[in-house]
Amino acid sequence: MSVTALIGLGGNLGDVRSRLDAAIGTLGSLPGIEVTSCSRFYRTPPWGNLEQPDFVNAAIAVETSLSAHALLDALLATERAFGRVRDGERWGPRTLDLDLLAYGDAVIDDERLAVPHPRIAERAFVLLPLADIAPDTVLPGQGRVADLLTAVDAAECFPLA
Ligand code: PH2
Ligand code: MG
Ligand code: MG
Repeated sequence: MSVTALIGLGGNLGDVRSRLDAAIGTLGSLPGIEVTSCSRFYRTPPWGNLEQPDFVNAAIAVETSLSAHALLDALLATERAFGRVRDGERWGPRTLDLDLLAYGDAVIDDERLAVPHPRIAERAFVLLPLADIAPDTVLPGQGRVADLLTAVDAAECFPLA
């Protein structure tokens, strides 16, 4: 059985664009994960901690035979493979962030994983790329992606040339 999962990508240290491309290639090469669509890449102002460089953000859809938790493990392993160091600073700068945004229409909330990602509706840097690939997806508990996008301020987010 395969499930469509949505993954948010971001980073703001070094050559993020190349790293996101490479990370998408790596994810697609893993057993049980097929990348089926990819958004544009966006330059976005930092959210949360404002004293850090702009981010590059994107989103992909994958078809996966992995469980949600196995997919999470694959995302965390890929973050580490691309030099992500978790130093405990919440919302701080990072080389690569891979967030499991949605896993089919599953609702999961345990000590390791909250799906759909609980803060999608607040974040233009997530919704804008997501609307490229999944505008009509309804996120359980939050709403339809394209509708959520109209309620956030995406004025400072720009697609990369
Ligand atoms: N990620 C964060 C914190 N702030 N801001 C932007 N623009 N993009 C991000 O991906 C981002 C952020 C923590 O995951
Ligand atoms: Mg994140
Ligand atoms: Mg993350």
